[in-house]
Amino acid sequence: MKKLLLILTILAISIANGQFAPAAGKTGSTAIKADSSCFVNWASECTVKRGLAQINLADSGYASVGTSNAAIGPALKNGVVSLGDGGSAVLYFNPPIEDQNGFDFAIFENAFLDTFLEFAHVEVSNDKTNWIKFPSVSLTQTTKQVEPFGYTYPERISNLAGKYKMPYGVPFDLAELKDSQHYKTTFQYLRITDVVGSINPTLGSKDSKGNMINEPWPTPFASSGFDLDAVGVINQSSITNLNHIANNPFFHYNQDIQTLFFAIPLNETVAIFGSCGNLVYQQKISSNQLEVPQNLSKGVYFLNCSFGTFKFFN
Ligand SMILES: [Ca+2]
Ligand SMILES: [Ca+2]
Repeated sequence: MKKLLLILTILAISIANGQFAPAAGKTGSTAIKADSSCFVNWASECTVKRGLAQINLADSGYASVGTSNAAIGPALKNGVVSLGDGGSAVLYFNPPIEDQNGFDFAIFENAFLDTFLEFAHVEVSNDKTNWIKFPSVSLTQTTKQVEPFGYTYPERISNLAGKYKMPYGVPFDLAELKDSQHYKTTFQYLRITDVVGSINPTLGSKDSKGNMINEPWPTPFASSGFDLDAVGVINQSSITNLNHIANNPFFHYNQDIQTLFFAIPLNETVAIFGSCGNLVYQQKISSNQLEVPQNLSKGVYFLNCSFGTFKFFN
């Protein structure tokens, strides 16, 4: 009986402390470092809808740190974009993210402590109409509001972005959404929505079990809400959406004058590969255009830069 009591006590303590993956560096953590070789791509477009710095205070104005471009490309580059209370970001991936074995993508926030965390809901879609939300759980107590610079613990959080500090990403597995009628193996869009951390039911956000999600609130600053840095792709489809690339504001190919136009950071090295993966051209770009080498024969080529790999026809 004593043994049973001991086991029950240990169980009770572990439930009280939370039951999910702990902070980066601790045994059982699922945190993935930004420079991990498991990342094969990053978000190529982002649209942000800001929330107020404090949701119940119209005079607080909207969160204003960063722009949507901050969430495009790799983590730890271009800064972050602050979403504000309940604000959201829709990110586009080309090729789409694909459900393969294990985690398929990871989201980076800019928390600087393991216990000063801001959270966000995560959803995926292929049409931006039907969204599937990852089933989140928050085991943080809901009786006392976490203060603006108060503590929250990763062990008590599951399936919310923001549970690991910078430079670690929070990974997600699309297989967890398999029961949804809108589930497909690939998804082009990801929506990240700030958790409003108030425990007041008329203001705050709930997890998938109906618990209020308690996190630092209010935070009426320019950097209010979830600070999105980047989304790294771990598994992606082998099929690139060419129709979308034709309208991609970050990449445009004018076949008549054989010039590639970019809207990406300068001084970046871009590479052009042939259809067999053979490198045919490489150059550090010093302007927003790149002349395709004149001796390039007709065919299909892939341009690789920090925004991903884009296919074009010469
Ligand atoms: Ca998966
Ligand atoms: Ca928040």
